[in-house]
Amino acid sequence: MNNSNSTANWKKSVIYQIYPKSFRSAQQRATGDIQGVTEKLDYLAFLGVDYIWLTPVYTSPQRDNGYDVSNYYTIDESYGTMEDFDQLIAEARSRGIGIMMDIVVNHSSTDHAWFQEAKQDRNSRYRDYYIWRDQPNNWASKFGGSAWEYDEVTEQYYLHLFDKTQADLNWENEQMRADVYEMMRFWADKGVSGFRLDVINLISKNTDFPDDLTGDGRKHYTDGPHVHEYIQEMNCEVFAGREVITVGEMSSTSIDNCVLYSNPERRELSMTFSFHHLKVDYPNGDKWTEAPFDFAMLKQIMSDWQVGMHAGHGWNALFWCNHDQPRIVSRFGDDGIYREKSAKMLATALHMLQGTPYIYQGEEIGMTNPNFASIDRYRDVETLNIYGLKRRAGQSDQDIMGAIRQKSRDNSRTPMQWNNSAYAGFSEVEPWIDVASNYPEINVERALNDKESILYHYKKLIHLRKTIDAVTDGDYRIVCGDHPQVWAYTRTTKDETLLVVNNFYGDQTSIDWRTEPGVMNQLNSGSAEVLLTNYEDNVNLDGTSLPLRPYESIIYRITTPN
Ligand code: TEU
Repeated sequence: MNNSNSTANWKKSVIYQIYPKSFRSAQQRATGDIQGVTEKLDYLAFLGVDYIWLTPVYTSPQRDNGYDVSNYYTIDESYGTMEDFDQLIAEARSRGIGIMMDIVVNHSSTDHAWFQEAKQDRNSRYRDYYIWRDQPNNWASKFGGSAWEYDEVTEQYYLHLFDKTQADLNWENEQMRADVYEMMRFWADKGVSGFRLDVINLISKNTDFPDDLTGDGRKHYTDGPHVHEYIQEMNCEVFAGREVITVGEMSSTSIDNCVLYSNPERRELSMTFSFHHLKVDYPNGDKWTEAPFDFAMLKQIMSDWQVGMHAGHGWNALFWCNHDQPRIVSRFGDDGIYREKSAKMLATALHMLQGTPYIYQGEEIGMTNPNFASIDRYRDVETLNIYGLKRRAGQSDQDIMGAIRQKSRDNSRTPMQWNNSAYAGFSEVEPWIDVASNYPEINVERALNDKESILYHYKKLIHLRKTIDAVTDGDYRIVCGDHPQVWAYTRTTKDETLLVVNNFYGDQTSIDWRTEPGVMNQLNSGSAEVLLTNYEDNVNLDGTSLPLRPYESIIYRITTPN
């Protein structure tokens, strides 16, 4: 963890995301808990991470697994107590690890006291903490159906961009904002080291609430009119003068906006999550269609964000996985015979970029999608809503299940695989969601005992970030950009160049350096050293072409002799 907030320090850090419901149950229950996180801190310290982003542990009816907060000041009893939380902060700190709190303030649960009071009476002092209208517009909820729900008591509709139990907060209301900042200071005073801000770019809506031409409504609330103003206010009220790092989750955003959010001079946030690179398997923008990913588009998007954010002095949060996304090895790699090779290749491709990498629990051991047989094994509110909607619209079970197996958020929510005992060492009792059946082969204990494992590869990548400045600072340039199966790039500082070459497919291929005379000259004039690869033997770099085996990935360091 950084002891100072100087850029040089936190920009070399790596963050590990924990979804505590599925991480470890120290109390041997069906759901994980905070003590379970504390129990595994030595493992995380071994891996070398600097922060843990803990997804919400506040009191919640758990309809959206904690992203529906009913009390922002208390710990949900399923996760333990405030003493457990304080102990986690202290134990983590003693290992040099900071805890980042997940702040969910685009909406609250409809069980929150504010909403409960607001819905009793149009004159309640909390009425205006939410968004009420006599008539709904045509905006869609991100979880399916209309974004408006009718309340019979006061005969108005309230807005919910997510589930109908997640009512959107009204950020136009100054008192509501002040209450949010006070709550955030409460957690900062407890000693948390950072904040992850849930869908924070959706907080400022177009208050005319116009109907949308396409019917989804996104353009009327994404990166909305006052969003930068509100985030600057939050920075001033909460972050200023404290040693905290912050990351905003930015839904359907733009590079221009993310530069504004994360350029330090603007005093908004440290960095941003964006999602365009994870929509390359959404044909025509539709998530719920089974489809291969578009590799050319992936490279283009990653490259545009590298170049654009760097130019604007912004900072990317780098990630392949989170609790809303399928497992990356099943998605852009091969979870069959090339599981290890492809998981390492994907890790390298991401971790050598500019930004702050996030590792989602289980990614570091190459956990896969579980491929559940039927809908009754799935638990996620979005998945279940979509299944119901598609079935009612006449789609066959088989059709929609294909897409659900590929895209469901539950792909990443199966219990963490610790060892090969029953329930993978997650708990001694049956978990709330099934463990993936491959846990006897894929688990932490096995990975720790194998120096060639994916886990050790991640550990090495973290070490490279900490020791080589080009990883943090180097200019990004794509190499052989048109190659149909390779994503190669350089990261260059005045002293050195890193050349990162990744074969994204299970077929062998090669790179012809003659199309890249600049790289070829550097290779020939300097000394090229292999820093990390996912094959045991190295290929010879001399000559004009580089052969690549299935999912082969190589990091070269080229230092130019003086
Ligand atoms: O997610 C925001 C979000 O829009 C998505 O990633 C969402 O899951 C996806 O678009 C659905 O297709 C955040 C949280 O990460 C997620 O778990 C919550 O459900 C959501 O906000 C609401 O709080």
